[in-house]
Amino acid sequence: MAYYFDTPSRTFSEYLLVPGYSSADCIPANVSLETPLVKFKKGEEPELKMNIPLVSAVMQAVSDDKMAVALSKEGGVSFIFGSQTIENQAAMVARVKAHKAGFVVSDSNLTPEHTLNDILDLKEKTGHSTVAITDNGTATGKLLGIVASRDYRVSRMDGSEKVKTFMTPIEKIVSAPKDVTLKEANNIIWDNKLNSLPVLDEKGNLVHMVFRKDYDSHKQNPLELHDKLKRYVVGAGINTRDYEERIPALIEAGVDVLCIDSSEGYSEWQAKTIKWVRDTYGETVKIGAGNVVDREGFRFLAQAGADFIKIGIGGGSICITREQKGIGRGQATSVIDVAKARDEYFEETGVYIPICSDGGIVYDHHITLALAMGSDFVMLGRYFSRFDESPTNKVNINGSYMKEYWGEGSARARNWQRYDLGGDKKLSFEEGVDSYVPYAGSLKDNVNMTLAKVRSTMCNCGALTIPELQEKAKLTVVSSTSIVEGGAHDVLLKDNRNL
Ligand code: RVP
Repeated sequence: MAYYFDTPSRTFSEYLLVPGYSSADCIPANVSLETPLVKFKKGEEPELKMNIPLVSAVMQAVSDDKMAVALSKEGGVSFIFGSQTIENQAAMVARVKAHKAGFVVSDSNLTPEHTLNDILDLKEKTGHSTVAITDNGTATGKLLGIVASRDYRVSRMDGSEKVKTFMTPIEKIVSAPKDVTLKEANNIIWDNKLNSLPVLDEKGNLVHMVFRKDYDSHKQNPLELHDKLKRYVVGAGINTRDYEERIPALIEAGVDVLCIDSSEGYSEWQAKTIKWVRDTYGETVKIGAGNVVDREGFRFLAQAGADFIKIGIGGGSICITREQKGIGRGQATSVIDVAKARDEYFEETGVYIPICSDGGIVYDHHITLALAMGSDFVMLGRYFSRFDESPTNKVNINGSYMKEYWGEGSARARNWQRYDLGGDKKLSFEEGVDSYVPYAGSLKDNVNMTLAKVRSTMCNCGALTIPELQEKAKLTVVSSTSIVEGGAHDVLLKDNRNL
């Protein structure tokens, strides 16, 4: 006879935290959000830790090198999407590792043959007004000029006017050689009253840009996450098909941690992939696995040797797996069950395996709930897709700015490996949708606000660290009527609050 779980599975919105005693030193400024990223033995330190409990999802619409740098600056880790060629993914990892604070790879590049209209289109897409003009229109081509807002007047010029007629040509541009330090670059910017400074190699090819507006930004990131060589930390998603080629390329590029990206992790494919990593690299390569939603799934991946284990099936905002296939489990119940299994495994073996709640975080307080229920960190897709740093287009729809966001199981992503059960090498049916999400500004501002709320709630629970929160948290299921009571109710709102 089929097995029936005793209780219904629930999601985050059905829970609240009940405050505990908070002492006078329990203030947000004293809260540490440090958390382990990979497994460790009792009494030892994990080899990889994060300063905030947030990772960005292994998705085309979320995690590229730009997102990875922005999140690592705040203390978290991005997992660069694997549904692209091995070369492209490794190149993204290499760019994160090569990133020097303050030195930016130009994301707005055209050739002299482009037009004013092309400049305006690009500005709309990237939100940046400085465009590098190179011989081949790429970020590494020979620099021929720069176009900034002061170089053109839209009202007085024809859109078809060629860039070469109004760009500031290379002869008039102050540049710096590629071994310039950030301090020297900033001095050149100040001495010459520049807004941007191109950094060129011996042949005149563009290497980086340094912007006046970024001055000081590296001083504002006290939680920045670095490897031993002071480079940003970055993760990458892999699949259970081409790992023998993909993993060596990612390691060569400098990746710090891998994650098997799959909609369903309780499978022989994952055990085989982890075994290959252990046989090839021993414990030196760190690899997370998932996704699972119960004790059995957790124990399977723990015994297979996963460095962390990801939880969640069907809860993602763009995910329709539950509708399409009828599999999944409420996210809160999944986390609670897996956290119990993790603690039990720790008792038995003395090995602590961090767990990550993946998908379905809608409100900031869901993060605190996931942590309180036992997650060591959370993975978010929709949340990060709304920011300037996500790789997708910003579009204006009926007067509101939106960003595009699509699932890895959508026809748009064509990530068949994520849903592969050993069948055809194609996506047989969709498990995700293509959508828009409201544009929300910079990652830094949003993450700071979100974590201010997390820290504040932790103080209400009398906790200054995540393990302390997990120990002290008191959680209650709420009735559907009291959920209504939790929002503004029985009043006429003066403005449309952006929830
Ligand atoms: P969310 O943060 O709710 O947007 O969820 C993101 C998560 O959804 C991802 O980390 C992944 O586990 C899952 N996902 C990604 N694509 C799809 C899909 O197309 N079904 N689901």
